[in-house]
Amino acid sequence: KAHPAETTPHNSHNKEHVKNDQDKAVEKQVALTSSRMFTKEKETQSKSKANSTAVRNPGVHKVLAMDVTQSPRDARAVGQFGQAVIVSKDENAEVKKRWDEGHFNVYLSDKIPVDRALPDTRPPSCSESLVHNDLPSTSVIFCFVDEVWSTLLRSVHSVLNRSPPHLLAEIILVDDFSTKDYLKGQLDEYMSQFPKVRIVRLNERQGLIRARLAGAAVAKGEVLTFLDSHIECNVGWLEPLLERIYQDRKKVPCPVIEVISDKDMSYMLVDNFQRGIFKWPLVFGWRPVPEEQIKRTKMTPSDPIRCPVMAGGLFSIDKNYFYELGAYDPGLDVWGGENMEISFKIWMCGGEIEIIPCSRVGHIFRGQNPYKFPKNKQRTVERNLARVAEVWLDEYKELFYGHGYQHMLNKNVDIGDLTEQIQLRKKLQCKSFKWYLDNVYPDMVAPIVKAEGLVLNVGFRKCLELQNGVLLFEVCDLNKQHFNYTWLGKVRQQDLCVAHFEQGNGVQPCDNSKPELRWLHKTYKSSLADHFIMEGPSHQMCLEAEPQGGALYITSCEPTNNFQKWQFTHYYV
Ligand code: UD2
Ligand code: MN
Repeated sequence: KAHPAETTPHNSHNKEHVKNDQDKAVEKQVALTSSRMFTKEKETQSKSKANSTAVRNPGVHKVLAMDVTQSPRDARAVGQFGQAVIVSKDENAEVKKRWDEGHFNVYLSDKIPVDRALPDTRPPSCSESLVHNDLPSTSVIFCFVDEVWSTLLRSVHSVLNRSPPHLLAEIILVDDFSTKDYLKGQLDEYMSQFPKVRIVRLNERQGLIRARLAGAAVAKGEVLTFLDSHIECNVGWLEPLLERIYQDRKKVPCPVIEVISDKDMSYMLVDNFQRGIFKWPLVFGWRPVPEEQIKRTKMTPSDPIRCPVMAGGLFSIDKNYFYELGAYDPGLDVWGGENMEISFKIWMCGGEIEIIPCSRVGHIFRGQNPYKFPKNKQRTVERNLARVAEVWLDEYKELFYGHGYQHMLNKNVDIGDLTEQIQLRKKLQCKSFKWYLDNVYPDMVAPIVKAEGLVLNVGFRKCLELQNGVLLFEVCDLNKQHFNYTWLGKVRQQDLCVAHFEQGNGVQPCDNSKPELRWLHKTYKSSLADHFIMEGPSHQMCLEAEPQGGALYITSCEPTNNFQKWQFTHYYV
């Protein structure tokens, strides 16, 4: 097998060469920008507001588009300018063979220059936008475990080549206990040509969350910029991010994440106005900003986009602010859920997450993680999410558990100690999850209960009622018969839940870990009453009102029996 370095013929960038080129590019750009603005001002008598501000305020310049790769060293190399590469039929076997090294086309990645040019995909107005001359500097942190050699290098080169040197304090590579040999001595040697690159090695696998914390702990820049290790930063990516933090240190800007194809390595544009959202049970997704909002706020394609949840991998944050927020919950393991945690934390504790369309970074989205999870992946992610739900979701955490995570409550899964996280939330005086939904993500549908109101028996037209802790069946009365039907299948009034009541009062103190308090009730937002089915250990049992006396009891279900049909006043799902 060829050594990875040998399959990347374009890795011999000389550090002096790069540095000089970059510095020259910056100087040239600054000079060009100011002289151009000055001439324009004289000629047009400050027609344009942006230009006149620029001239009066010596503290800003046009975003630097410095990019030495725009005139590539090797213009004929494959993949230049983000073009798709087609591999010939006889290469297919090799492509297949190497796929699992990274769960993308590793064979192809190794053929593409590590400093390839990219198409400038920014909205046109971005190159005209102004940023301050005294932006804070950033440490760029890449965490990786067993990353493919050529993609790791391409990630680093894209930062070196497309970031104004004075804003790039350093690049920190955090090796999360990789097993590949080339990520040891060979990586040290390669990176030694770039004084700004530092390598931090972890002595055991920590997972990306604690690896990021390790990187942040040694960072010297004023801003932390986290990136995945298989990305390519595009033209002018950095300044627009830092500008937002300059304007308000509690802003957490994310670049637009564009797609580098896992198959042909082409660089693909994504739609405008996309923002990160979550669906239940805390599943990340992309959705366009609602049309109505775009119109009302007269949004243009280059305006920052308020983002309820970040994707997780790529963002900048003021370093001190990151620590004020308590960084990441260090109890989160390996991978997953940390983007939810930091997103809720930022919004609920006074910050903002934004997608900055003038900053664009390509990322290889892979079908599978190319590394192992020390424990089981599903269990790792659900445990992380449950930690987030317990700390941040208030009464909405039932929606999380009720969408497929009920088993965690039934089995009393250990999710670790949460005391510190809960204390942190108090200390920071963070707002409620309801506030977050109302103000940050108002288009999210999140009813706290599935149904509520009277629980009417269809046969009798009478209702369930609780009197002094005893379940009764009485003439319907809105004032005293309000029950909730919860996401966890409980029929609840305050702290009491309708129970399997062969013995006792028909109710018990609610306890989400008790499946015997759970009732199946189809809701479908319909007015059609359905059975309450008692989930018994052996067979399905239903709640029935006795046709004669009106007593309540549990009996086997009969689909057509109206005395077994119950209906809530309001259904939300
Ligand atoms: C997305 C995020 C990723 C992270 C994850 C959820 C983007 C583009 N990516 O998944 O950053 O937020 O959602 O947690 O938004 N890594 C380690 N140690 C580990 C596991 C991973 O260092 O134990 C590294 C890995 O090499 C990579 C980064 O962490 O550089 C993110 O992992 P990923 O690329 O597998 O995650 P991704 O993009 O599927
Ligand atoms: Mn990734």
